[in-house]
Order: sequence, then structure tokens, then C-alpha cells
Amino acid sequence: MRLLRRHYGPLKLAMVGVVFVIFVFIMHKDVGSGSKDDPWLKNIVERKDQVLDMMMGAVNNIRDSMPKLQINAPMQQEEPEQKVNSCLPGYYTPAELKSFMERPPQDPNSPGADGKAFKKDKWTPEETKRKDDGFTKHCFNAYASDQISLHRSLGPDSRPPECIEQKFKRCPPLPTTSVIIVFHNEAWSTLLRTVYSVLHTSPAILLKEVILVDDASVDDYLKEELDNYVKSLQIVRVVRQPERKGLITARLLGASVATGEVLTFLDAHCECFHGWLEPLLSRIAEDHTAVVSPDITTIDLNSFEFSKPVQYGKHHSRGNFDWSLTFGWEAIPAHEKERRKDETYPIKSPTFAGGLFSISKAYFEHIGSYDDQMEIWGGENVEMSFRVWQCGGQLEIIPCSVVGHVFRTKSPHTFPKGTQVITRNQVRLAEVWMDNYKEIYYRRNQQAAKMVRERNYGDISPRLKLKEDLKCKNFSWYLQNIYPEMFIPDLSPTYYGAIKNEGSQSCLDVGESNHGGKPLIMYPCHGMGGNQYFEYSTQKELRHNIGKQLCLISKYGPGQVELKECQYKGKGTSVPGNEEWEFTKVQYGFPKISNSPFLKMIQKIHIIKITFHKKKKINSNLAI
Ligand SMILES: [Mn+2]
Repeated sequence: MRLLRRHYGPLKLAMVGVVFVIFVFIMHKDVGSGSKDDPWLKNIVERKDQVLDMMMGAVNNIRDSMPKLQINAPMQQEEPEQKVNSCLPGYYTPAELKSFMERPPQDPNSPGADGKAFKKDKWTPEETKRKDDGFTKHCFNAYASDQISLHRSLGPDSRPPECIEQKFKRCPPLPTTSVIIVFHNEAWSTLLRTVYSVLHTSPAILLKEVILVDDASVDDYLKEELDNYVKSLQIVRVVRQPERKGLITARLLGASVATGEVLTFLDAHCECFHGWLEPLLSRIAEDHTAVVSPDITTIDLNSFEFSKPVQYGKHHSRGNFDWSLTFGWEAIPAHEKERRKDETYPIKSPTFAGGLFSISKAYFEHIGSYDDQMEIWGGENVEMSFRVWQCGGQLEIIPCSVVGHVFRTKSPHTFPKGTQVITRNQVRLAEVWMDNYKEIYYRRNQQAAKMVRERNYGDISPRLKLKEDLKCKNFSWYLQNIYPEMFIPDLSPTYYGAIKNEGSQSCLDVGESNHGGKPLIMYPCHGMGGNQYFEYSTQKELRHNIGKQLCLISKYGPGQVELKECQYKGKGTSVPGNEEWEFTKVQYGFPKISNSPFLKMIQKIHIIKITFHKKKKINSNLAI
């Protein structure tokens, strides 16, 4: 009815106008006549009543529609019925999904052609210097990137057949997107190759614009030269953040000027594979609460080789987090593998890397975009992950969408306010989204715990209000339903803190990047948690469980204790004897050997005092 009314609106208004003139004429006649017995007049009067009914109907009709048109017009544009009416049945044809810009013919023998590695045998001293400078500045081989075509193709489409053959329904139509790329002192060739890669692979009908957001770069080539260059690319524009404020604010700036229905965020050193965009947009067309990431593949930081997708048997990863609130990747669990019938199915992911993803612009705003008081970088992806799931959205990886990214081993950028901004961002997210579970994080990060004690993390009330307004679920729900595989350490462990050797005044330390297997070391106590954090669990294990759940284990024989993955993983598992530690309360000298079987087998016994942060300090010794 509403559709008909809208469609015939002008005609109806004209009819109403004509009827109104007739009505006025009849009224005039009616008032002017003395007798109602006149059959002609009677007829007229009857007709007048009919006309009056019609009139009232029409007036009501106008009354009904006029204010709506004035007040609710933008809302009505979003009504799905209109979309249903405006799209054709069937599937988009390849011609309809033609890319915005055709890739110029590529020389198959040029450096890095078809996604191959850049190779060079002979280097002049000058070239070597340029290469080294590139590494210093960008932490990747910018020299190699500079030699590779900005338009390089990535060879034939090597995705699984079901991805290549995937068709996209015209109804509801695929939404348009704005691609937002934030950069800070990016190399010219990687930035422009990212842009061209988008233009060469994105369907013209879907790509509304490419927005480059400059987070206060200092290089000259990224100023006027860039502005002038992108003018020829029509739909590419640069917006600038004059002061360095970081990724979060830069993205919000990009989003604020975007006009597409979907926001697609990319990093500034990416290359998009065949058909990367349609599967992302199609998933959002299907479910507007889906926040979707492509399958992110590696562009080698030395050779710029693009790791192409394989047709069969790819082992996918999904995003996770640990109790230091660091993002990580893990294999997808069996139940999620079973749910997916083929590669066109999305992978549900507890968290996302947050660098490359698409989200409906309306949903992005609805769900609270970003915490705009977070600074620079770090933690925003975990914050958004918890928020999206807890507030009713979906976080997914779409394997048919493949985008390459230059993964660096370290960041070339400085943190204007030091790395404590990351901790501050993490405290903000923990305070808002993690309920009591935030204590698990605070125990592992003393800098965070201090920030909380001093209430030194800014105002979070707008975020708490958002959480309430959106009626978001709690963290316990998230853990149970979205990430049931996550091991939840004791909410109140028996003891926790550092394990200190009273004699040497040093602390037991797992050393750098010890994910189990490496020997432990004694190191000056720093009191920051981190590598010196241990928990004496209610199961009597000694867990170093910031990232992985690692336990101190004794070999059943002479030698030092080791750090390995804990055998106890919750329901259905138990603590083996050599992971169970007896807590002996001996102050000095050698501890009493307990009856625990493994302790007897240790020949070298270190006397270690545990300094606990819980309640009061307990001067007790533990033998390891
Ligand atoms: Mn990056």
C-alpha cells in the first residue's frame, strides 16, 4: 500500500485537487438551493456525500503521508521493500561486476610479476644502500617494492573452485563500499600499489570511492604530490589528520566522510586478489550485523612474493586473544570445521586482527564505531571484537575473499606517548567489556593494575552507556558462547606473582618468547608481571599463563624444571603428578621435601620465595 501510494503520489494529488474543486462547486450549489426534494439535487447531494467520503479519504491520505515525508524521509529510503522493488532477480553477470579500472597489460618477466618474488643477483653499493635505507624506514624491502609494477597482477585465480564459481544474488543488491586506507609515512610504491590493486579488482558498481587518510605523515611525497597524483584516479581522494593521532581517530575521520553503504578498511601495504570484494559485501547484504574480514595472506617483507590461495585443503586460522589481551591466531576447532560445508561459508572468529575488514556504515555507527578516547594504536581490535559479539553482531572471516598484507616483524613507527598508550587502551576495554574477568588481565600486567588503582585511563562512561543502550551481553556469555575453547584461569588463584630467590634476590623468568620448551632463567626482579608472572592455581599447578597456558613441570629425573603446556585443560582432564606442586612453608635453608613424587627426584633444589601480590605478602618458600 505504501509503495503504491508513493508511486502514484503526484497523480493522486492531482486527482484530489480536481475532486476538491468539484466539492467546492457542489457545496456552493448545496448551500444555495432551498429544496432537497429536487431529484437532480438529491442525486447531487448523494454524490456529494460520496465525494465527501472520497475527499475525507484523500485528505486522510495526505495527512497520513505528508508529515511522514517531511520527517521520516531518510528512514523510508532504508526500508527493505524499496530495495526489493528496485533490484532484478537472478545473479550478477561478470559484465555487471566489471572492475573499476582495467589492469594495463603486464610484462610477465618484469620484477615480481604475477605475485612472484622479486629477485636480484647483483647489487651495486648504491642499490644496497637504498635497500638498507628502505628497511630502516619501513621495516620491509621498499627497494623491492619500488621495482615492482604498481599494477602487478597476481596470476590466475587460484582460489577453491566454489569461490571462483560463487554467484551473487542481485536481490537484495550488493551494497556499495568506500575503501578507507590509513597511512603514516608509507612508501609510495606500497601505498599506490594498494590503491591500484583496489581499482583493478573491485567492481565499478560497488566501489564508491577510495579514501586515503593521512595520519600526519612528514614525507613530502605524501603531500601535494600525492594529492595531484590521485586526481587522475577520479574516485580516490586524500583526507588529512594534521596532528598524529593514530589509527583509531584516522579511521573515524575516514568513516565520517565516506559515502558508501559499507566501510572497507585496508592497510596501506596490501594487494587484493581476484574477487576479494564481492564475498565480503554479499555477507553484509545477507546479514547487516556481520563484520567480515578477508583471509589475510602474506606478502613477503623481503621479496614481496604474494602467497597465493590454494585450491584445496587450506588450514584456516581464526582470531583469539590471551589474558594479556594480545590478539593471536589459532587453528579453527573441529565443530567450526564441521559446520562449514565448503569454502564459501564464513568462519566465526572470537576476535579479529582489525586491520582489514568490511562493516555496514550504519551498523558501524549503531554499534559505537570505535572508542574515540583510545589513543594511537593497540587494543582497538580486541575492544571491537568483544563489543561486536556481546552486542549482537557477528565477527567472521570470509575465506573466498583473499587480501595480501606485508606483515612486518616490528613497527617502523614511533609511539608519540610511549607504549603505555596500548596498556591504557587495554584497560579501557577491560573496564567496559570484561566484567570481573578484567582482574585476570590486571594480575598479569602491573602497569595496567596501577593505572586502574590511580583511575588514570580516562572517562569510560560514554562507553558504559553504549553498552547499556545496546543491551549488550556480559563477558561470561561471550566466553561460554563465542569462545568456549578459551581456558579461563582461576578468577582468584591461591597465590600469584613472582617467584623470588631470597639468596640471589632474583626472580624466576621464562625469558623472551618462551612458548614452552625453552629453559627458564633467573633474572633481576622487575615486579611488572610479564615474563615473571606465575600463578599457584587451585589445582596446585604453577602456571605461567599470560599467552599460552604453560606449567612448570618436573622431569621424572634429575635436572631443571621445564615449562610446557599444561595438561589440565578443564573438564575431562586432570593434573599429572609432575605438574602438581606442594607448597612448603619453610623460611630458610633447604625446604622439606614433600611427599609429592616428583620433588624427590629433583637433585638441585633452589630456594625460592614467592612474593605474592594477593592480600598480604606471605613469606613462604617453594622448592623447585
Ligand atoms: Mn600493516
